[in-house]
Amino acid sequence: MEANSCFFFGLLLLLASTMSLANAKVQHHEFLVQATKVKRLCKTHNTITVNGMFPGPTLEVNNGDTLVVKVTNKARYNLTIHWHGIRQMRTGWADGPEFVTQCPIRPGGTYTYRFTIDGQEGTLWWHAHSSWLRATVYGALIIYPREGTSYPFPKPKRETPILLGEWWDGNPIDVVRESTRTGAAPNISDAYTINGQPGDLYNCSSEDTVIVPIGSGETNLLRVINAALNQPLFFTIANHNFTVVGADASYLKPFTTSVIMLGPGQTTDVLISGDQLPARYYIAARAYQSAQNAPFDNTTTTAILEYNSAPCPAKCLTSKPIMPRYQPSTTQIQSLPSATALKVLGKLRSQLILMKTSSSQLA
Ligand SMILES: *[C@@H]1O[C@H](CO)[C@@H](O)[C@H](O)[C@H]1NC(C)=O
Ligand SMILES: *[C@@H]1O[C@H](CO)[C@@H](O)[C@H](O)[C@H]1NC(C)=O
Ligand SMILES: *[C@@H]1O[C@H](CO)[C@@H](O)[C@H](O)[C@H]1NC(C)=O
Ligand SMILES: *[C@@H]1O[C@H](CO)[C@@H](O)[C@H](O)[C@H]1NC(C)=O
Ligand SMILES: *[C@@H]1O[C@H](CO)[C@@H](O)[C@H](O)[C@H]1NC(C)=O
Ligand SMILES: [Cu+2]
Repeated sequence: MEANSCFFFGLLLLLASTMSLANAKVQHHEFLVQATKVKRLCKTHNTITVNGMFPGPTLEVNNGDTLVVKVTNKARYNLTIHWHGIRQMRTGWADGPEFVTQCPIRPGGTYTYRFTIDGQEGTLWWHAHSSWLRATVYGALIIYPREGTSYPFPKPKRETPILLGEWWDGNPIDVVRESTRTGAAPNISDAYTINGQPGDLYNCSSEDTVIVPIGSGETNLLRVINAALNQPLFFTIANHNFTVVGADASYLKPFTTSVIMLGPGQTTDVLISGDQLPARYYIAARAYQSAQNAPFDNTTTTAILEYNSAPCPAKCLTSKPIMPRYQPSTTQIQSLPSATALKVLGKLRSQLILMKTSSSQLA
C-alpha cells in the first residue's frame, strides 16, 4: 500500500514536471567553422567564420529552451565556443573556455554543446574562446520570453541585433602571436564594425553600410552587443533618445538616455521610437578610452537608421550623431559625490554605466 501511494505520488510529480516543460523546445544547430573570404577596408581576408557568415548566425530561443549545437572545426586552429552569459546550471562542461571546461576542438574535430536556458531573458551572444578567434567568430543569442509570457514593456514592432565589433587588417591570431613574441602591446584595431561592417567613415566601406529600418510611429527594440575584443565602446544614435530596458539578459527599470557605454562582452537592450522627421540618421559607436595614455583605435563605426517613408537614398542626408568624448573629463567625475564616483568607476567592467560627458560634434 505504502509503496503504491509512493509510486502514484512519483507519477504525479513526473506528469507535473513534463507538463511545465511542455512548451520548452529543443533546438538543434550546426556550426561549421572555416576560413571564408571576407572583404573589408579594401582588402580580402581569409577570415575564420561560422557557416560562412560574418558575424555568425543569430540563435533565437525562448527562455526554457534547450540548445544543441554541433560544432565542426574546419579551421586550422584549435577552437572552442563560449556561450557568453549563459548560467549553465548543471552543465558547466558546456560553457566553452578552452582548457578550463574542455579541451579545444582540434582542426577536423567536432564537439556538441548541449545546455538549457533557464531564467534568463534578453540578449546574450556566443564567441570563440581560443586565442583571438573571437575577433571574427561570434554571433547574437536572443532569448525571448518564456512561451506564454511577454516582455515587461510594450511589444516592439521590430527587433534588430546590433553587434559592435573590432576589425584588424592583419590576421588577429598573428596580431596576438606577435605581441606574445615581442612582449609589446598588441596592435590596436583598424576599425570598429556594426554587424560586421565598418560603415561610411572608412575607405571602401560605404556601399556596405548597415541599414536599420524604422517606420514613423513605431517603437523598435535594438539589442546592442559589444562583441569587440578589448575596447569599451560608446553607442549613440543621431537625434534620437532611447530607453534602456535590459542588460546582459536581465530586464532593468527603464531609463531614457542618448548614449550608452558597453564594456567588451556586455549587452544592452534599448527601445527606440520613430518620432523624428522621416530621414536617415547615423547610428555610431566609438571608443571610451579607459586607460590613460595607452594607444587606442579612435575611429568611428556607423550604421544608418532609415525611416521607411524617407525619400532615400537619392535625396537623403544622414544626420550625424553627437558623440561623447573618448574620455569623460576628470572634473565631471570629481563633481560627482565621491562615493558615487567610486561606485561608478567600480562598475565599469561589470555593468553598463551612463556617462555624463560633455559632447563633441562628430567631425
Ligand atoms: C590543441 O588542442 C590539443 C588538445 O585538444 C592540445 O593537445 C594542443 O596542444 C592544442 N594546440 C595548440 C596549438 O594549442
Ligand atoms: C602591427 O602593426 C605594425 C605597424 O603598423 C605592422 O608593421 C605589423 O605588420 C602589424 N602586425 C600584424 C600582425 O598585423
Ligand atoms: C583611406 O585611403 C587614403 C588614400 O589611400 C589614405 O590616405 C587614408 O589614410 C585612408 N583612410 C583610412 C581611414 O584608412
Ligand atoms: C533627448 O533628451 C534630452 C534630455 O532630456 C532632451 O534635451 C532632448 O531634447 C531629447 N532629444 C530628443 C530627440 O527627443
Ligand atoms: C586618432 O589618432 C591618431 C594617431 O593615432 C591621430 O593622429 C588623430 O588625430 C586621432 N584622431 C582623432 C579624431 O582624435
Ligand atoms: Cu565571453
